[in-house]
Amino acid sequence: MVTIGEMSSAAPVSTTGSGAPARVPTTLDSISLEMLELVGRQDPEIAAVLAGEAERQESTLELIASENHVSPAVMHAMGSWMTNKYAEGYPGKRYYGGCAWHDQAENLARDRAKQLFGCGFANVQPHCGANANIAAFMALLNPGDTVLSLPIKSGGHLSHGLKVNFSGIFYKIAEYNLDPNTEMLDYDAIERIALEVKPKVLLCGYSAYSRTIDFARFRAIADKCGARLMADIAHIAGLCATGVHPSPFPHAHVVTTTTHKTLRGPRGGMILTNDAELATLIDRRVFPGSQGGPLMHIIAAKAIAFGEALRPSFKVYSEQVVRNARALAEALVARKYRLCSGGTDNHLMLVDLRTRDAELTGADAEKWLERAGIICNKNGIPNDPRPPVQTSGLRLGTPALTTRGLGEKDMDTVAQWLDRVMGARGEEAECAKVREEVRAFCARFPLPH
Ligand code: DSN
Repeated sequence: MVTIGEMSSAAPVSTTGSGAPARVPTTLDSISLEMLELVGRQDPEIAAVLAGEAERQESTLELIASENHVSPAVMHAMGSWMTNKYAEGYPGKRYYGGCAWHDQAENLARDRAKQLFGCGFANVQPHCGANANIAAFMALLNPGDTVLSLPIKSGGHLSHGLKVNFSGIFYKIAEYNLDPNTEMLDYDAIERIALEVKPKVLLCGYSAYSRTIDFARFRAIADKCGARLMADIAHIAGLCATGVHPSPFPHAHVVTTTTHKTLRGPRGGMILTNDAELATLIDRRVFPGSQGGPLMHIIAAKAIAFGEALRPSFKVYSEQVVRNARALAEALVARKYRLCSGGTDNHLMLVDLRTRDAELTGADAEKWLERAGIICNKNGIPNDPRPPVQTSGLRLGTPALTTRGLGEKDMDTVAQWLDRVMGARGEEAECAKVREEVRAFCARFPLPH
């Protein structure tokens, strides 16, 4: 057994002489520095990993649409005593003793979530978005029932019916698609398919769709074909919470989401509804249906993040996310890139790389941009002729850049770097040049420490 004394006398990872690993960003808050120091004394290898990741995030531009940078309060609550506890069950009805503080944390998270989304029920225990969808499917469907959803190749999510996912394994999946001309949702076509296949669940909400979702129209279609409407707002949750995107309530019967994308909370999931009967079922399908002990350190951090999102400043942030996305889209279009659907209404855009260079793949662009300190992900575009490991598209989003304080005027600079790297086809010298410019730029926009 290693004692605290032995831990402190272990060799430090760093060359700084303090126990903290080298390459620690100077902008880290004192708690983070102490944490690195402490980990470094016990486990220099992992301390180096943590410091390296902090430095990577500090010195690169994060354009992955589903990522963000949490506040110090959210960050540190995740590394707290709450992680030590089993709290299976729900507040007031736990299977373990000693849960009084955990009940308070979960009640605060649930109440703030309800306030944020204007609904009557929240289950904040799902460990991630896919887990939220598993429990929601189990509450709404029996195995073999039909779900009508947008496939992943058109911007949907793997948990919405991909063959190799639980959703495609246990349920019958029918598909709607985007209009091939506009690359937008075609509500008339969705209605026709819905009336034909009569799904038990009509599913909307996407991972790579840059346009506003008409939840009211979806509900009208669901009512017409006798389906329940499920909205997975994982990507746009922060925008919905602040009214920057229309709310799925009162239209959706069940809403699922992650908490770490535009909502800027800890990595996790959540299920919301206004239907009391469904609420009881959802609770049962989360625990004991599909999960055991809730991650109480994450639930405490969710409560903090929801509290942050209830502040007026979060609406200002969300509006800026969308303005930045629009500015980035315009700057790319000005450089002759085609955007799927022609633009964006939300936090993301899907770039069709073929218009810039017929040979350019998403996989190449992702790799080259990383060399230059710009992080994004390859993404299939509607009717992409290339396989998912290659793709013809890039998905870009502005939530993380906006958290750092970048504004519309900075988006042209970002687009210029994107274009230089892709124009040079990832050539080492040009990537290295852009890398240095990006590093210097990032130093002007420290992460929230
Ligand atoms: N993997 C997430 C995304 O990047 O959109 C969705 O869960």
